[in-house]
Amino acid sequence: MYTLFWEKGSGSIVVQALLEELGVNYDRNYVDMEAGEHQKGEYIRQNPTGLVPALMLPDSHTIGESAAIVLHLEEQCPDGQVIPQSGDNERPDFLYWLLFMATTGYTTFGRLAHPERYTQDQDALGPVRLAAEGDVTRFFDVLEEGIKGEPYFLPSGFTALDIYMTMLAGWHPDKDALFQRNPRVAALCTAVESRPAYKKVIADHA
Ligand SMILES: N[C@@H](CCC(=O)N[C@@H](CS)C(=O)NCC(=O)O)C(=O)O
Repeated sequence: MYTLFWEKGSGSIVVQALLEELGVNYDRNYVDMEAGEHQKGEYIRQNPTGLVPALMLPDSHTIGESAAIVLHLEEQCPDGQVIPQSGDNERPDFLYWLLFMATTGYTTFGRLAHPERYTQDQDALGPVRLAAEGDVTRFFDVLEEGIKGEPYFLPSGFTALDIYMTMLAGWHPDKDALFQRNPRVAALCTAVESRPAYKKVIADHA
C-alpha cells in the first residue's frame, strides 16, 4: 500500500491522479501546511525537504519530488502505458517535458505565489510577481509548441505528462485567457479534466 502525503490544491494532485489512473491502492495522509505540519514532526523526519507531495512506498520508505514519484510509479505500469518505458521511442521526450514541467513550471508558480521568497525589498514584490506572470505565460507558450499529439502531449496518447500539465494549468490565475492564447493546451486540459480519475481527484481537493 502506498500513502500519499497531500495538501489541497498542491502538487499532490498529479500523484493522486496518476495513482487513480493506474488503479493502484493507496491511502492519504493530510499535511496541514497552514499549520506548518510540513516543517516539523514525523513529516520532516520522513521527507527532509519539507515539501508536499511525498509518497510512502509499500516498504515504508518515503520519497518526495513530484517528478521522482511519477517516474517511480513506472513500476506500476509495466506495459508502458501512461509512463513510456526505457527503450520506448517516446521516453526521451517524456523525460524532457516532465522535467521541464516539474522544474521550470512548478518553480515559476512558486515564485508567483511567494514573491517574498525572491526579494527582501518590499517595493520589489510587485515587479517580482509581474516577472513571474510573464514567465508563466512563456512557459505555457513553450508547451503549446511542444504538444505533438492530439489532444494529448505525446503522439501515442495519454501519459502522466498530460496530468502534470493540467495540474499546472489549474494553478494559472486566468485560465480563460490561458486557454484562449494556447488552444492545444486548452484541448489537452479539457480532455484530462473529463477523465474520471482526474475528476475524482479535483473533487477531493475542492
Ligand atoms: N520540486 C517539488 C516542489 C514541491 C513544492 O514546492 N510543493 C509546495 C506545495 S504545492 C510546498 O511544499 N511548499 C512549501 C514550502 O515551500 O515551504 C516537487 O516537484 O514536488
